[in-house]
Amino acid sequence: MKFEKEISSFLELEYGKTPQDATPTQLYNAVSKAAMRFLAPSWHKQPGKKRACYFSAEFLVGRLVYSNLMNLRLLEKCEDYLKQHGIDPAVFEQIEDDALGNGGLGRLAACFLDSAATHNLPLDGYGIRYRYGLFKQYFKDGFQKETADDWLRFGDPWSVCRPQEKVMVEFGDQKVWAVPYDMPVIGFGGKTINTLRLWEAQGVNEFDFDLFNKQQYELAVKERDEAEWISAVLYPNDDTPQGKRLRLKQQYFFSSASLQSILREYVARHGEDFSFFSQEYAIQLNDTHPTVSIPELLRILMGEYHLPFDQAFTIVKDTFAYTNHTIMAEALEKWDVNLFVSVLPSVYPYVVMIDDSLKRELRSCGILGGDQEKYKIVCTNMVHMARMAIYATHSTNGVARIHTEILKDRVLHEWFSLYPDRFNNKTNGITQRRWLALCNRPLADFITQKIGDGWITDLDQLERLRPLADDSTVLAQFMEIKAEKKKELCAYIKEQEGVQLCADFIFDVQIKRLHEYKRQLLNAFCILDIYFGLKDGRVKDFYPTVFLFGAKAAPGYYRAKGIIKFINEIARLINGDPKMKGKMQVLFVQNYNVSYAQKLIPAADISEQISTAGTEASGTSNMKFMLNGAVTLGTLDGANIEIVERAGEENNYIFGATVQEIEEARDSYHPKKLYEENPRIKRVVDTLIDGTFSDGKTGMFKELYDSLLEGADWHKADQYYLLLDFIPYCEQRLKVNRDYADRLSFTRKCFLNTANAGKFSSDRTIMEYANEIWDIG
Ligand code: GP0
Repeated sequence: MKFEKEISSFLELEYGKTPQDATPTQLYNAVSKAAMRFLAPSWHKQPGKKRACYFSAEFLVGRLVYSNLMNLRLLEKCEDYLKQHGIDPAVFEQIEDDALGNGGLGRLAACFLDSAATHNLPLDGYGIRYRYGLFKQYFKDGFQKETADDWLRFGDPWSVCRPQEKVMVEFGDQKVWAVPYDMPVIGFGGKTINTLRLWEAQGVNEFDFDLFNKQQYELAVKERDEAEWISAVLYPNDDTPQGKRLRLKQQYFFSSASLQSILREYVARHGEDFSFFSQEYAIQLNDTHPTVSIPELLRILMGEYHLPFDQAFTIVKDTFAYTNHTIMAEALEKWDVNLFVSVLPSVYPYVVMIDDSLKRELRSCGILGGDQEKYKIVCTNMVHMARMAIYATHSTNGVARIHTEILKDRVLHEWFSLYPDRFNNKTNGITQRRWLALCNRPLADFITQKIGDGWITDLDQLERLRPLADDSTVLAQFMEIKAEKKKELCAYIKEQEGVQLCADFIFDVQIKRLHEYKRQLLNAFCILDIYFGLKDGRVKDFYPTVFLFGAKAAPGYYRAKGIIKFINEIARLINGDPKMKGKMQVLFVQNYNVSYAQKLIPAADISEQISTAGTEASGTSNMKFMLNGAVTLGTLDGANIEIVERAGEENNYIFGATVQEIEEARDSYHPKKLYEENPRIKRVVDTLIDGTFSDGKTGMFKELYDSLLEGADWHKADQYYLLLDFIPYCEQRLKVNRDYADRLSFTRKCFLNTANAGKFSSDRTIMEYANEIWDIG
């Protein structure tokens, strides 16, 4: 049946509706289901090929309907169909994102799946089907409030439940079913369709009506509720794990279920001869969250299939590889041994076996006694997951060049000395299908007009734009597209936030999770400094600017929430000051997510990437902004370094201490001295305590103030060097502002950022994983 017919017939059959009187949710389900029927014949595994499996606690895929239709080449057909029935093709924007991820790590996983399918690489994702994804955020009196993300209320037309493929997962105190839901991962053009398999936890006892009596009923319900609790909710902490029992259960739940389903497939082909296993499967561990897969595979191979340790461990090492996403010490996962044993009593002995094997290996390398401490997987009553992930795999990679270098030189130096060949870099990337073709159609069309559409699957072709950088007509068109996207964003923001922004201002954007190391507070201070400068007359000829923020704070991260409140207070002050009319506006948008990013990024002139050098592993929004023609105002951190290397330092705005300079400054750093000596610093920092703003008597602002000047039990004063970088940041920000006034030369910089963004396609990244780690190229 034709795609359009299929939509109408679904509407009729399921809802008794015509397109005209269907609700957006009904239309969404009908269109999606019609597309699912369309793709079904191509959704199968190619036999006899090695597959890579991406194990990740998060997949932040974002809204799927438009991207799936685009990849199936059905988007225009669908839009025509909707228009024919008098429906706005943007109707599906009411369907919210499914947000089964926190931020960069989960979004990277989604980009990888898109890239692999597009390039016909057999890569499947394995994770958790959270009933509730990342919380939704709104502001009340400038404070963040959270509500549940009930993403299933729109239906879930892109998943297929496969109850016949369920597997049992056993904990010390509980048994549950893991039921898989498969989503098609559609490569561009629709030729290759891989699978994202997400597991849902369900109770094991079917309710037995014959035994019905009150007590049994309650027991059955309790058992079911406790099972479902495992996949109920995504932990909202980005970069900081919580050593919670339920979190460990989640990790084991999807690790064990995924391994069981892979092994079931394998055994069906080969019986119990496991000698081909690592030639047929590669498993990538997305951070340490799925690392319990390592002892679990060992447990299955040894405990259930009776392989000897050496043989099983070789299979484990050859199969698994590990990606590290952060050097923040607090993010390196450790589990209390007692907790681990009580949740996973049958897995723990295999952790000990791995640790014993490690100790033997250390001994054979002449590392003895106390020198072994920093390697031991079980050490001071903790299970160190990163250590296990490095020792029991054949590959450990960082996610940007500088990040990998820091891992090798410092954070994991002892491991690098032991296994130098295991370490490698895979600089992150983003998919240009979502982050250009879909989110910025005017720019996509413009590029296609100039160089053809090959860039959609080969982003390096953007290089062919370079010769056009000196053509002023081309630049004028480029500028016009940015202006158009700003207007669209303003209309959207007016609707969402009730705030009217000026579309002809500079758009300066910082969007990412709220974290001290990402330094949204530094951005806020700098805005205040410009504000005071404008009021005093110190800052002259300032090109009017909208300062935009988007970020969620982990609900328990008190300081991060204080920073949100602080920025909202600044926005209130500045937006309410009649003298600032036509000069500056500040806005913190609510509920920043993938779909919001798709609107903010194309409209940005300036991409704020201001983390303390050495703290942001890679960053990925930096790449999205670059691709959409914004200049980076940033530190030499993460992938910013590689971005300016490609696009030219002269086309971006770098400032601040380098990794090396920060290291050198560390011991002699006195933020209080800077504060006392520099009146500009003092003035902005004092707004935290001098009554300029109110934190609703929570004490949040004073606590932020103290964190900068006094420190706390667990850290020194100003641990992220805001005050050190403050003046260079303000100066550089004013320089961008001056440069912007020369519209043509500024647009040239933006244009050259787009033209040089080729390297940052996740197509490049995923091919590196495929060739250098998984051997599926
Ligand atoms: C890193 F360790 N990241 C973690 C984590 O727990 N969560 C997370 O999102 C991010 C990094 O902060 C990053 O720099 C990085 O690029 C991303 O992982 C993917 O590698 C944010 O962009």
